[in-house]
Amino acid sequence: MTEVEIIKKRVAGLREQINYHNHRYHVLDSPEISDAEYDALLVELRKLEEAHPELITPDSPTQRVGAEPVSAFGIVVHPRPLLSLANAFSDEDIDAWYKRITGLVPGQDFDFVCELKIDGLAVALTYDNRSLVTGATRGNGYQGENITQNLRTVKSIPLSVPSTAPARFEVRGEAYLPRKGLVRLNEERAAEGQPLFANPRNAAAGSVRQLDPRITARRPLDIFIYALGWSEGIQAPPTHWETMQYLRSLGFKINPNMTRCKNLDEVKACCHGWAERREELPYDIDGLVIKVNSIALQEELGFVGHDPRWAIAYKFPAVQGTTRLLDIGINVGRTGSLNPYAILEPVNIGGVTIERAALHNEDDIHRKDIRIGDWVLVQRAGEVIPEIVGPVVSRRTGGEKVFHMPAACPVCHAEVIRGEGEAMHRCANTACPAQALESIIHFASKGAMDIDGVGEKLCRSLFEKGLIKDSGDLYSLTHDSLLGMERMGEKSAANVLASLEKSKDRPLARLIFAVGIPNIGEETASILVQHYNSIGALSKAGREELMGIPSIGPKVSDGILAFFRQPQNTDIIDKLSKAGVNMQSAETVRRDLPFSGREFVITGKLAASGRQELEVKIRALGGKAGSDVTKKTGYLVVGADPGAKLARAQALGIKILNENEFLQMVKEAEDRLK
Ligand code: 0OW
Repeated sequence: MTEVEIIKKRVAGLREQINYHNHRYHVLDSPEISDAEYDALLVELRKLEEAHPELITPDSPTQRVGAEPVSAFGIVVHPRPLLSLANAFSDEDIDAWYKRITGLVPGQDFDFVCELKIDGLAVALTYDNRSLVTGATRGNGYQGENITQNLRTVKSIPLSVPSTAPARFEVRGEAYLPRKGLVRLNEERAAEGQPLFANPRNAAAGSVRQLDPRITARRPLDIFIYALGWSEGIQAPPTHWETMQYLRSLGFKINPNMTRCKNLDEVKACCHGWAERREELPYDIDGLVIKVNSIALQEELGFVGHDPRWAIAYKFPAVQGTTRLLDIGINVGRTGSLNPYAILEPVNIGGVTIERAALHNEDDIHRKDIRIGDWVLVQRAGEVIPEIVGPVVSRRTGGEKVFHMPAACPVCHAEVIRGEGEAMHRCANTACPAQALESIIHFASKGAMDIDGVGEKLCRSLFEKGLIKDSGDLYSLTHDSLLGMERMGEKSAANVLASLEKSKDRPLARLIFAVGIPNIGEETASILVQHYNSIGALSKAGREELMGIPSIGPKVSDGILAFFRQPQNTDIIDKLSKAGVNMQSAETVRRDLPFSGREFVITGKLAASGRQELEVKIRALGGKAGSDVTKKTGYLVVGADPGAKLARAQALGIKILNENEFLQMVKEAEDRLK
């Protein structure tokens, strides 16, 4: 054999050994060699690959980590949707489910598989020609995010499978963080002053959706595969149980606590058994998944909506406890919402000490009549943040205090507003430190000003270095100030400045959405620009006028008024304007309203209505209310004692309407909109 052939043989042998021992350690939890012996194999393989890069293959164990961070995840379309599950909360619910499915396929004998319902993040892994090619989140079931580089860092996910695997196939599983991993991770985050993960599910989601795979690689993520998705080139086994044994034989990590149940009594016993033993597990489960075992029966039962008829999630009942509500704290969220939370006398509920609980908003607190100082009933359902069910009224002493939201933001002391019909109170100051950074990230984001290269990381670094304190400051960044940022070279600094320049010409609707007026999304912004052709015009709009626009209600109107009342916000608008950001809209006409494309001018004294009121009606119907007669004027509405506009309109052949004719025209147009 030549030297290269000897090396190739050694490399192949090393890969086989490393994959074998990796599988024993991370999938079977039963290593045969020490960590040091394992590392020595990996070091030898790395050295050989460095000397002979042409031998490197994507599924080599050395290729698990190392991809550069992405700016955003690509989208993966799932060839077969990843389904969700209907829930059962009691034995009766399980009976009802059983009755439904046996009613659909009478005379069949059912057996079941009960699996622990891992509380993590559902993912799909695609293998082609024995190599892992794609890893994606479940997303909405039809499309997910491409997180391949992150999932490759999860050591219990095989990068390649044996030749007994189908030519191309997909498996589904739940990526999760073991409880111990969450504790360690939160200790690190606490040390870095970062927000803690409330539960392992959030931590798993946050870890697999990291833009930088090297960070994901540091997280002790794990996975349990729970289903074969689509497959080509094999005849899948006839039962779910056998399918899972087959997947195990391919090297996938299957949860060892799967149980075959011959009937419903065994299913219920399994569910109750695990409800008692769940705390023994090193990971969180929020119930069990009960599946019909026969694949043929699964196919016959099919789906209803997104959910398979042949599976159901049995969710564990919540556990409760009582304790004192010491106080109600306020967190100012990243969109400026004031989020109340309960500060509790520490209490042990279901084996976990609880000191905080969720309170959604002021209405929620008043509806449950929860008062500061109350004894309260606290409920923990699964691992999510506990909730307060209500007060223990019998233990009231009369010293309890009714809670009210503060009038001033606890962080920046600006006005706290609550749009009519809106559940949340919010700080009206988009430059509030609690929301300033998020406002800047939102401003530069894809759906807003879409500033290429200015993403969350750069905004955060610029904000933390004090180079920007609001979105207006983005346009005062210089080449030098950018060069000071990490991983920012000459070229990327120039690109960022070019992107900023380009973003100045975004349509007005994007700017209205970008500045973060409360409750204004992209859709509402595009409606507003049909009625206001500049930010300036919008900032002068009155409440009635805004409310006169179809689909603009009190919540949006109050948000707009409060936004422009805040000097911090108008200062930002001024900065943007001075920087040359487009504040106008090219064409504000909407084609599909009765008065779209038509301009009206009103002259003289009106008997039945106010001029402003009529102008609001004109705008609400898609028209423009002009102040002077020009060639573009479509109609002149004439009241008593009209001025020179009448003669000009007659000279231009413009249609003249008296007040009643115009009001009739408006009525007909409004009727058409109904
Ligand atoms: N979380 C789990 C789990 C499981 C799928 C197949 C048919 C519909 C659900 O442990 N053991 N088995 C399934 O089976 N799904 C699970 O989790 C689902 C994924 C999406 C919603 C649930 O988290």
